[in-house]
Formats: sequence, C-alpha cells, structure tokens
Amino acid sequence: MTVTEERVDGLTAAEQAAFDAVVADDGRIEPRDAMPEGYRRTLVRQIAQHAHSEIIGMQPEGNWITRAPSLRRKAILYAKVQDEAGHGLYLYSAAETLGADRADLLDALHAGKQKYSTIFNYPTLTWADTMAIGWLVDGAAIMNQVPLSRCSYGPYARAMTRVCKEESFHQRQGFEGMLTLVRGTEAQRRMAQDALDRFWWPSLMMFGPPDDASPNSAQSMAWGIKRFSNDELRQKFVDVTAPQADFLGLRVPDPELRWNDERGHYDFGTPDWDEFMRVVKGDGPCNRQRLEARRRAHDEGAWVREAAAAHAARRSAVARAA
Ligand code: FAQ
Repeated sequence: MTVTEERVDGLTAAEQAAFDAVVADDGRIEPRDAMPEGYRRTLVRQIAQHAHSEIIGMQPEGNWITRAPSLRRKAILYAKVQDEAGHGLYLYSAAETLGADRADLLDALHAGKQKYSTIFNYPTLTWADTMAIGWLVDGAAIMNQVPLSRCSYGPYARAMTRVCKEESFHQRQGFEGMLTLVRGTEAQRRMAQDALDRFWWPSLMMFGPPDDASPNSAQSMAWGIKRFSNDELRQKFVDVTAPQADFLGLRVPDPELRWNDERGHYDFGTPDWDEFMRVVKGDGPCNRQRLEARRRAHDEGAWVREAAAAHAARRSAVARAA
C-alpha cells in the first residue's frame, strides 16, 4: 500500500517549509517553485486587477489625445498612454507564469467578475484632469508599486522595475503640466484647482480600504506580497503630495489636512468609504462606459490577435521545416 503524503494548501510539509524559508529570507519565489495554492490565487487576483487597471487606465487620458493643447503635449500623452498598455502586457505575462491564461483574465474583466482600480471610473472633464492624473494617480501608483518591486514573487517584482521607472516619468510630466497651468491665466489656475478638488479623494482611495477593513492585507503581508499596509502607503502619499500642492499654490480639498509635528506626518480626513464601495461594485460615474469601451476595443481587435496568431503559427511551421 502506498501512503500519500498529506498536503495542506497544495503543499507537502517539506515544500511548505522550503517556501516559508525563502519568504523569511526575503528571497524570491519563482514560477517552478512549489507555492501554496492560496498564494498563487492571491497573486493571480492582484496581478490581474493590476493589469486590468493599466489597460482600462488608458481610457481617461486617451480621451484627451485628440484635444491636447500643443503638439508637444500630444506626443507626451500618446507615449504615456502607450506605456500603460505596455504595463498591462508585462502584468498579464507575469500572471501567466502562475498558470493563468490572459484570455480567461480578460473574459473575467469583461464579465465584471474581476476588478480594476476605482480611480479609472472618474471622468476627465478638462485638460487639467489629465495632468492631475499624471501627478496624483501615477504618484499614488508609484507609492504602491515601488514596494511591489521587492515582493516575494519574482516575475511580479521584476515587472515592477520598468513600470516604476515609466510611472515616475508620468508623475513628473503631470506635475510639470500642473505647474504650467497654475502659472498661466486665472482660468487655467482655476481649472487646475478644480482637477485637484475632484481627483484628490479618489486618489487616496486607490490604496484600498482602511487596514481594519482590508481582508487580504494580513495574509499578503505575511507572504511578502505587500510590504506596507494600505493605510501606511496612503499616509506616505499624503506626506509627499501635500507639500507639492503647496508648491503649486493649490488647496487640497481637505479641511483636516495639517502637519502634525508630534507624529512627523500630515493628519488628514477620512475618504468617503461608501462612495469607494459603490464604485468598486460597479456604480461609479463611468463604470459602465469604461467596460463598454473595453469590450468594444477587444471585439474590434479580434482580427489583430488572429493575424498575430496565424503569423506565429506560420513562422514556427517554417522553423520546423528548416
Ligand atoms: N479599486 O483586502 P484589500 C495605475 C479591492 S495602476 C478597486 O485591501 P488587496 C497605473 C481588492 O481587490 C492602479 N478595488 O485588497 C496607471 C479586494 O477585492 P477582492 C492599480 C479595490 O489586494 C496610472 C477588496 O477591495 N494598482 O494606477 C481597490 O490586499 C495612470 C479588499 O481590499 C494596483 O493594482 C481599488 N482602489 O489590496 C494607469 C497595484 N482597493 O479581490 C493609467 C497592485 C481595494 O478581495 C493611468 N495592487 N480593492 O474581491 C495592490 O497593491 C492591492 O491589490 C491593493 C488592494 C492595495 C490595490
């Protein structure tokens, strides 16, 4: 009679011990390593949500490419929006190293079964909104993603290196664009303030629910996926961004925002978590429009995927025959 060794979460005791040792040693788990099923599931969930955010995130700024105020701004915005598509591709590839199939992940996005960041469900009503997105949204993305470049799963961590370099350029172009607006006419300055007023709170929500309402954080931190909690990263973002708003001469729309000498941090107000939950559940200002545009782009791009697959099949047939 053969005795099969007991497995917990897909791992034998020896495999679990090897996994724990790599995580404790701040090493990297690689695709061929044994890993708990829960770890794999969490990574696929987070990386897919992240990838979906990058490609849906092309829409709000893409909306302004044809209306950019100068050729220089148009070229920069074009490049930035294309960068976001590239980030999506690295991330779908990282998810595939975990056994996921990107076609399934996209199906889940289109069916509303997988999430993407709430921030992209807010409209870009003016040119200043695209600059505020660069400054605030890319700024928040960097704050969250630099620690992810040290996460315990190798392919995800490595994908973050280039993503963060590009996001950092995006953040600076957004800040420079805001600076140009606040140094322009009174109407431009007002447009910049209005963009900050509308994007401040949704940017703080990007870090996720407060720690005491974040079901995934404790386990993700124990696995070395998350290095900081949602609230810690939110605080870091406020600490870095509030002085930037001062420099721009803009007012952050939070009456509770003030420097706290004792804590060595800014105190700030509480985001509207009911609004956050509504947007997560699909009822934000642009949820329907964003998903509809994404589904349409996917359908209209079917011939490109088919052509690329046919070309790849032909090349490999030629290579085999050679
Ligand atoms: N929106 O337990 P937690 C970018 C969900 S990329 C929607 O705290 P977790 C680049 C969460 O999934 C922006 N859903 O979850 C760019 C979970 O749901 P589930 C995206 C949210 O995973 C710039 C539930 O709530 N970045 O901006 C949100 O431990 C400009 C409970 O939450 C990433 O995805 C939200 N804001 O922590 C592109 C970074 N927050 O699945 C274009 C990677 C939470 O249990 C233009 N992701 N939820 O049903 C992460 O770091 C984490 O997933 C968090 C959430 C921190 C977002």
